Amino acid sequence: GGPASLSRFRGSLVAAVLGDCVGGEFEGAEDVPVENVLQHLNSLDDESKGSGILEYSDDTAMARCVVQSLLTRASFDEQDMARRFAKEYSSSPGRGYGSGVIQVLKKLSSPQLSDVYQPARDQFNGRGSFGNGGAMRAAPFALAFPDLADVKRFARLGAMLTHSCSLGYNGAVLQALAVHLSLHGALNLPQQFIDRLIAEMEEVECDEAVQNDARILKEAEKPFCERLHRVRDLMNRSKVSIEEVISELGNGIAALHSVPTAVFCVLHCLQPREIFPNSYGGVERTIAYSLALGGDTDTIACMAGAIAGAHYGLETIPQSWIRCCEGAEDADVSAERLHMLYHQS
Ligand code: 8NA
Ligand code: MG
Ligand code: MG
Repeated sequence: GGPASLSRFRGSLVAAVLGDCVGGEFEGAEDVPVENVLQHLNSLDDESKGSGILEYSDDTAMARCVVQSLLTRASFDEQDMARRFAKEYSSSPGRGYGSGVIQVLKKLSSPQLSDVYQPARDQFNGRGSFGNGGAMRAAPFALAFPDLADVKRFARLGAMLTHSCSLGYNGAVLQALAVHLSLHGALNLPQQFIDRLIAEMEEVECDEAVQNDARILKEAEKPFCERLHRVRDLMNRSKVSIEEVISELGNGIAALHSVPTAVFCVLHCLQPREIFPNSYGGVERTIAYSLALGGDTDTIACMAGAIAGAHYGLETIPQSWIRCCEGAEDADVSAERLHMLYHQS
């Protein structure tokens, strides 16, 4: 479909859920042979096996809160969103939340709380979390607001409810930016896509808080820009091994070690790859490749899925995968409502 078509909205939100559900199988694994990934994905197609429903984790649980809040309030409302995160956690605490964020979610449920951003600021001795938990739920911001400035601002604020370190919330900004650009067809020109992401993040990272956090954590002056330059170098190489991707970009739970990685997964899988069956479409390749990197597979596949789904659209996603994943049908319904909200504003 054309720019910001319904199919792209549906593809993005559905593929994010699939990445989370399908990726859960390998979360935390160090070595994931491609054969194991293909076997796992094959079992989804084989309905006679009745592989059962794959449950979603914290990534989707929190993204659903973001979606419901944006739809209900028809704008960004930090009180409402914080309340939904807290309520979701207390009703299903076993979704695999990061060990730090649980404290924030408990504090957010307190009726006495006056500043919803304070619990996140108190994390890690006042430094805030740099985990990828803000980025993993950032895609809906790109699907709710057509204006790029809104996407950046609200993705940042939405992440800051749990992640107050710039290396956490700027991961959410990068993820939302990537979904926004993909939704508008920018992945048709991959070189310009990555250059645009770098240019946008140059502006985002031109900031005192970023310089402070980067210095304390011994990262480059503009940490996400530096990583995106590595993405550009890797995407222009004729051959890249999985080991090189992991050592250059990472596959961990820090936003810095997973959001640029997710962007790379999408770019690398724009063409068919010989390690995957010819029958695979782009979303299948992207998710499969994300799993093969190991580490935080559910979250990297979720983020890469959201970007890829906005490019390829819903039609390229196998029905058998959708049927296996908890919350995929719901995501499809929500995507249609977000599409309406987006085109109203
Ligand atoms: P978070 O805010 O608790 O951060 C995740 C972890 O990162 C923390 O528990 C810390 O170990 C570390 N961390 C973050 N900020 C700092 C800091 N400033 N100083 C020192 N350490 C820090 O949780 P989140 O919402 O960011 O969650 C991110 C990931 O955890 C997601 O992938 C999610 O699925 C979950 N998770 C991951 C795994 C895995 O094996 N990769 C397993 C279970 C859950
Ligand atoms: Mg998870
Ligand atoms: Mg994860």
